[in-house]
Amino acid sequence: MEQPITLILATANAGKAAEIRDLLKDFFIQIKTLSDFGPIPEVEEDGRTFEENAYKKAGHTARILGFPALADDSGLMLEGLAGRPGVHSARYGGKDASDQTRCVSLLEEMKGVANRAAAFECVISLAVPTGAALTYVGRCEGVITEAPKGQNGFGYDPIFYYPPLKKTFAEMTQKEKSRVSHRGKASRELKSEFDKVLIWIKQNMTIPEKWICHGG
Ligand code: ITT
Repeated sequence: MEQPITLILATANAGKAAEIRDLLKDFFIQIKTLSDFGPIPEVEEDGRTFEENAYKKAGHTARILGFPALADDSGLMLEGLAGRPGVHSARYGGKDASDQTRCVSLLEEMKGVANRAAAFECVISLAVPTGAALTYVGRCEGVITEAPKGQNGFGYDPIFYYPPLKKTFAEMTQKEKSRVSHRGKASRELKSEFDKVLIWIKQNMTIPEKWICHGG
C-alpha cells in the first residue's frame, strides 16, 4: 500500500502550526512538527523579505531532517509606521516579549497616528532536502484597533480589525479567519495544486543521477 508523504511543519509557533494543519487536513500526508524530532540547529531569520525568511526556514529544516518541510514567514505592516514591524514582527517589543506585550507596545506606538491601515502578509515555502522549493503568497488588509478585542487566534489578532466582517481576527473562529486571512489565502493557493505538489515532491526528493559529477 502506498505510504503517505511526510511533511514537516517548520515552525515553533503553535498558533501557525494549528492553522496550517487544519488547512491541509484533507490530504494524504503525514504531518510532523519540529517537536517530533530532537533539537536541530536554529536558523537565523535575517532575510530582508518574508520570502527569503520562509525559504531559509523550510530549506534549512528539509536539509537537516531529510524530509520535505513547509515554513511560513509572516508579519504585520502598518501604513502609519512606514510598513513596520513587517519582517521584524516576531521580534517587535523584544525577542522574549509575549503576544500580549507586543500588541500593547504596538498600540502605544500608534497613539495619535491617524492612518491605521494595516496588512498581514504571509509567504509559505515548501522545500525538499535537495534545496528545490515552491512559494505561495497571501495578503489581508485591515485596520489597527484602539484596544485589543477578542480571545481567539494568536499574535496580533486582537488588534487587527477586518472591516468586511466587522470583527478583529481574535473575534473570529478559526474557520472564519482562514477564509479571509493572509495564511488562508496562501494555503488555498498551495491546496489548489496540492496533487501536483505531491508529484513535484517525489520528483525532487533526490538529485537526478545525470546531474551528479562522478569525476574522472
Ligand atoms: P516561526 O518562525 O517559528 O514560524 P514566528 O512566530 O517567529 O514562528 P514569524 O517569524 O513568521 O513567526 O513571525 C510572524 C510574526 O507575525 C509573529 O509575531 C506572529 O505572531 C505574527 N503573525 C503572523 N501571522 C499572524 C496571524 O495570523 N495572526 C496574528 N499574528 C500573526
